[in-house]
Amino acid sequence: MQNPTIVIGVIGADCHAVGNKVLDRVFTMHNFNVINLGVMVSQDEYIDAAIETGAQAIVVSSIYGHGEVDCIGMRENCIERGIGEILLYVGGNLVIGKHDFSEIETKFKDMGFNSVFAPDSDLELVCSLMKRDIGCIRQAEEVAEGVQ
Ligand code: B12
Repeated sequence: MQNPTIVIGVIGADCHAVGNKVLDRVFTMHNFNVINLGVMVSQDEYIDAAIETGAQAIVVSSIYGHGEVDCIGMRENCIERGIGEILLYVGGNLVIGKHDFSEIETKFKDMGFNSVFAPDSDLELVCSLMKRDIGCIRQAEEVAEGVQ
């Protein structure tokens, strides 16, 4: 079974670069094939990279507090471009100011993200969760292929 491919990057006009490097390192160490677009990434750039590489997931970071605005329409954009089923994850300092994380989570899930992560998330657990999700999707695809 091939290592899962994931596209990562920091969305919008956000130039915070350090967390992105940390995520790249951790995900690579956990045997993900990481396509790292770096900072200041547009929705279309993530989607282009996901289509080009056949990625199973897009992992969006937002650190500067404008994540909500930058992420609006991401799922719809994926659907329009033909990758509507791709796993979408988002994490970081997603909004400005102090908010209950459950509110933030609900907001981003309503936008179509599969999982939403706080900045202090345990990255080992995040890797396990992403592997589990990708495994489920691969299994469902195998079943669908078997039926045809
Ligand atoms: C260094 C820094 C800068 C540098 C960035 C240099 C660079 N190129 O990297 C400079 C000076 C340029 C900068 C600018 C700004 N910054 Co600044 N910056 C910081 C600072 C001090 C450290 C950031 C950092 O490197 N952290 C270390 C890394 C390892 O942590 P991280 O980035 O959070 O990433 C981790 C997690 O978030 C998480 N994570 C991230 N994405 C994802 C995704 C998933 C799926 C998962 C699971 C986890 C995850 O995992 C990462 C690795 O552990 C923080 C304060 C702080 N202590 O965090 C403020 C901070 C991020 N900055 C802030 C702000 C407001 C700004 C500016 C808007 C300020 C201004 N008015 O100009 C600008 C924005 C510029 C821009 N266009 O992006 C705010 C953001 C507030 C918010 N979101 O509510 C912070 C929190 C400071 C504060 N307390 O107010 N900044």
